[in-house]
Amino acid sequence: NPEANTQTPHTRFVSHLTRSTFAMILAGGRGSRLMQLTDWRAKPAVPFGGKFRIIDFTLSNCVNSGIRRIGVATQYKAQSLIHHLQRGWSFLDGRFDEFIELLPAQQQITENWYQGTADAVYQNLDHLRRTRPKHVLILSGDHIYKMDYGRMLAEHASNQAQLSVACIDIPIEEAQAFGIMQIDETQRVLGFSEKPQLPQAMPGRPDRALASMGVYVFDTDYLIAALERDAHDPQSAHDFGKDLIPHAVNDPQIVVHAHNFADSCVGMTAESGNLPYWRDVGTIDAYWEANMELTKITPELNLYDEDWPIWTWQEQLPPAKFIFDDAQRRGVAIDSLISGGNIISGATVRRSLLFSRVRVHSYATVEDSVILPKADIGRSAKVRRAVIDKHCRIAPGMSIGYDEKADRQRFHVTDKGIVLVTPEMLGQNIHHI
Ligand code: ADQ
Ligand code: ADP
Repeated sequence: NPEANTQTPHTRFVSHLTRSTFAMILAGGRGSRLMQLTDWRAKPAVPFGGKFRIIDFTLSNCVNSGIRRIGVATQYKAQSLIHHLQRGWSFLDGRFDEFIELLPAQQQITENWYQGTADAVYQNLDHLRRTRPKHVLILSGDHIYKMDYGRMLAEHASNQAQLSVACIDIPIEEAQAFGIMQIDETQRVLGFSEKPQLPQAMPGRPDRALASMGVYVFDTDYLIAALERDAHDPQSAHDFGKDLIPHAVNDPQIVVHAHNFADSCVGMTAESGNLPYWRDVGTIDAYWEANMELTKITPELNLYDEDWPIWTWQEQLPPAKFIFDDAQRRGVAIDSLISGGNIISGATVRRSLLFSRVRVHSYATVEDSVILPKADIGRSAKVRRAVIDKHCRIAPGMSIGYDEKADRQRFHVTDKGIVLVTPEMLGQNIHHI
């Protein structure tokens, strides 16, 4: 098969298979378990890792894999996401037939907004018919991971599958939140149940289950036929996980192949026990933990890998500045990620991520925290184990993360005791900032 360009596992997989593929990124979900962090922005637009937005990981995976024809289906609170894509990703502007197309739910076909995830693709079918790619890669804009989609496409082609589903093995206790699959020894998918009450374990491994990552490769002809059928099914929720994938698996005519993420994960390291890195930062606890992990000496997710760069948009800002204040107190940050435009003056920052344009004033301490852009930590304030949203002004002397009872009265405190602070909770009117 001339298309299944074989290369050693360490080189990047780019071929005309990837070049001709159209990627559809589903970015319309709210991510309501992120609480007030997604009151004003969709989950894919939530800042992550000191300077990125969550969707930058999926988009960078596409570009690094050589897939540069991309549609992004938006819906919930899309303004911040669209703004980010326009500023950061518009270099894919149609030259060389490489593009990023924003596909807001706009009642093109029916009078409805996007219903399930399959409907978000169905409502943009004319786009697919026009560009006529051989394969369509369906992705979600919600996860943090590095993956060479080219390897999955090559496997899909060499198995002559109509549909491939990327999978990862996970602890069985977590399996109720995923699509769980059963496969045979050739990696053909035999069974699929979306978010099962009683998830089936992997053979011989009672503590693990095989989960769908919600990453699918479809032959375009099959996808179009499946979406047409589904659109006319009154029983359907028009969702990939609930409807299209189980339907394909139950159809003996259709070859559904399971692609093992470990074969296409980029940058697996000894630190991770050679387990592939894939995080759904869907809750405040998971979000905080994934960010905190980046402050370790050797994190599982390497943001400094020049072979698989993560691209983003960020304002051009002056360098971060650390100063002795007038009382000769040193401004320091240790085991931390500090972005541009920050000023840390006579304050101490430990194990934290500071996004751009943050100010930390004299005598303040920030520990084990994620501080989103433009936050201001007042003189002598103490912040610990917290997520501080964009624009928050923490008043001088205020303490967050030290008294759980007091924190619960004003802020959102998670099960793990992480405090989420947003401008509303501080009584700030965002429009007056
Ligand atoms: P979930 O993540 O629960 O399960 P869903 O909530 O449908 O699936 O979200 C998938 C993606 O689509 C997200 O990126 C979301 O933002 C986006 N999205 C949701 N509704 C949308 C809409 N109407 N329009 C546009 N975009 C939308 C899925 C699969 C499981 C699998 C997990 C892996 O159904 O089988 O195990 O993903 O995380
Ligand atoms: P961006 O990153 O694009 O600057 P944000 O992620 O901060 O934007 O917010 C997205 C949009 O929601 C912006 O248009 C902003 O004005 C609006 N917004 C954010 N927070 C609030 C709020 N607390 N009240 C009203 N509007 C808000």
